[in-house]
Amino acid sequence: MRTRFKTDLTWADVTPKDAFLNRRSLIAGLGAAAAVGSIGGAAQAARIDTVPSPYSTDLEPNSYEDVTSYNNFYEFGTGKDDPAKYAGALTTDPWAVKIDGLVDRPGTYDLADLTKGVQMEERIYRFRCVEAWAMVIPWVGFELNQLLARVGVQSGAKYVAFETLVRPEEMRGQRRGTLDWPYREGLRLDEAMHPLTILATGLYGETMPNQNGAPIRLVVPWKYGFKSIKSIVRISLTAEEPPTSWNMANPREYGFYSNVNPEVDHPRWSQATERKVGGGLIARRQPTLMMNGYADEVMDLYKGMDLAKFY
Ligand SMILES: Nc1nc2c(c(=O)[nH]1)N[C@H]1C(S)=C(S)[C@@H](COP(=O)(O)O)O[C@H]1N2
Ligand SMILES: [Mo]
Repeated sequence: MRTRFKTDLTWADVTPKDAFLNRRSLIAGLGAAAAVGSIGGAAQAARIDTVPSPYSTDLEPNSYEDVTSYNNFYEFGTGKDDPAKYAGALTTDPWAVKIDGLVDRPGTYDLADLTKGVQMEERIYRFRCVEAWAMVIPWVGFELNQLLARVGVQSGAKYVAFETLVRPEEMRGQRRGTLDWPYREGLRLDEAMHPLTILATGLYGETMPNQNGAPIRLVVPWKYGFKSIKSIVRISLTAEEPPTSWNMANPREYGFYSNVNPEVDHPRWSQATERKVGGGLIARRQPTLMMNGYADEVMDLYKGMDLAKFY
């Protein structure tokens, strides 16, 4: 199991003060760089009060620099450095999330209402992209099941669908047809209700950097990274499996489930090993873990299913 039970400290508690301050000035620098030539403007990073979680791994997190400079966020371009360069243009306040479909209390909710009274947790999770690179990221967030309980899931609901903002004026990658915008993702309802599935509003004890999906994104740590949709503006409860962006773009290569599985290769590369991002000149490969190391927690969800068929 990849959980840890040191429930007394969060990342902010253990970060030396001067390292923290250096990081703050780095953030300010990145923000200033991102603001050049942009119309919007990233919100200032702010501390978030968190409590630790037993679901956190005790692996060493990647550096703040790794987590915020090597990203996939096609709304800002396809290069790994495009999000850090261009996502500063995105206005993230005000932010509203429409919740609709098979729910008792549908509506368009202000982000502040969705998070009011919610105790944020630090969740240090392994993160695995389908491209076979991996990181460890200290997210700040809360369980999606808390939000679903508040809006009231109706009995016919079987899936949860998510959509990212469409705003080509601020999202320069959306002026091109790389994907069919909006970016869409989805989960089966039991996957969405699982305690490992979180809505994240920050990382490293602070509000979410724009390049990581500000102001609110999904994190599903046992699935390939593309399931963890960023900058969410709509959450819909549905009876049918919803269409999802990468599956629509290439159904043979990207399935709806996309559970991390060393035994099911991508048609164009092996998934048996992964490259850990960061750590200097020597690219370290390590074995891919079943369900990205969360098999003990989630394997029951897929009892009786052929994982190669439902990839
Ligand atoms: N809206 C949106 N969400 C997205 C993506 C994207 O391009 N657009 N990329 C996905 C992919 S492929 C990965 S690996 C992760 C990367 O998250 P990170 O940049 O915070 O590490 O975001 C996912 N969520
Ligand atoms: Mo990814």
